[in-house]
Amino acid sequence: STGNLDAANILEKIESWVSVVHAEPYRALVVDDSKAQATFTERVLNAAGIMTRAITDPTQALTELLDFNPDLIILDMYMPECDGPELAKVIRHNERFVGVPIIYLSAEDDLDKQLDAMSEGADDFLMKPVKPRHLVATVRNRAARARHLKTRMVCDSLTGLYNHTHILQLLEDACERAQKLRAPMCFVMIDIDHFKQVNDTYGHSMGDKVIKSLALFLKQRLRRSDQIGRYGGEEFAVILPNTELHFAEKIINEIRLRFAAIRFPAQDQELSCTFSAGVVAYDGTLDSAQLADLADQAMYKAKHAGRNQVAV
Ligand code: GH3
Ligand code: MG
Ligand code: MG
Ligand code: MG
Repeated sequence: STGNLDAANILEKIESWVSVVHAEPYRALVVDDSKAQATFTERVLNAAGIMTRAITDPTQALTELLDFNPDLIILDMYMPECDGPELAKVIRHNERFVGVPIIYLSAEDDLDKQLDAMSEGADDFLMKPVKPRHLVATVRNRAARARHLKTRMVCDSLTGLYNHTHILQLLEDACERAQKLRAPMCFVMIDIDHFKQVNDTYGHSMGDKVIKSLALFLKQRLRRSDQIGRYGGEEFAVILPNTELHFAEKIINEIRLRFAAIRFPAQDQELSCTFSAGVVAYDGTLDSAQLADLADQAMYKAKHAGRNQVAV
């Protein structure tokens, strides 16, 4: 019956959702000028399996946000350096942290003042002293939903890879990090060869299968620290941190050969696909847009040289 179908559908959705949100423990950033309160909150959350970092200096909050990448923030209302609402305003001003829930944890019991504080973009208000179970439940629920939405925002739905916007954002971060640490880093553009023909000959859904399988292949073959995005339709982008050019070229070339060897069952025959790739190294001065342009140029060089090859 359709009732069963719906149930199966829902179960499948829940399963994929659970696997996404439980892949890694939730992370909470606690900002409270009282060391005792900060430590208490940190202990309660850590005991519940929520990875927690507590800071007493609110001026460090942005740095910690970038570094710790929390799923949510627990904020004190009154702090000498910069109080909660001021900090909430700064956080909300940054496009990156627009979706991060902010929960006040404060002794303030005047509802008008509580609501006033929340008007700068906070999501909830918990009164001190808070019962540990109440705190944990609030943090868990907020973090789960926030992570789910974030995943949707940064990922491509067909492949599960990072989407165009996010991989470029990550490239910007990677350039900054490489410059700061004086570490090598490479960026790769990949484009499937004659992909129109795949669609035209075998249909669009077969084309989708090829795209998905290349995505999976890249995930399996690359390191955990490498970042992979679907740059466009049949185009992929890869960030390889701590990697020298010759090594990046070697890795991508190996992947190219193995991918080209795959035989996809298509109708009553077999189909194989190749890709062309451009690899460039960050030189310590380029910005991310320039690096992306160079990778694109290298990729076109590979196309013009006959496809199914890697150019640097
Ligand atoms: P080249 O070797 O020069 O890259 O040839 P190409 O045919 O791959 O190049 P082109 O960029 O002209 O064509 C890419 C095609 O990819 C066009 C479009 O129909 C198809 N495409 C883009 N996105 C998707 C998608 O999500 N699914 C499928 N099945 N096809 C897609
Ligand atoms: Mg305080
Ligand atoms: Mg293309
Ligand atoms: Mg193509």
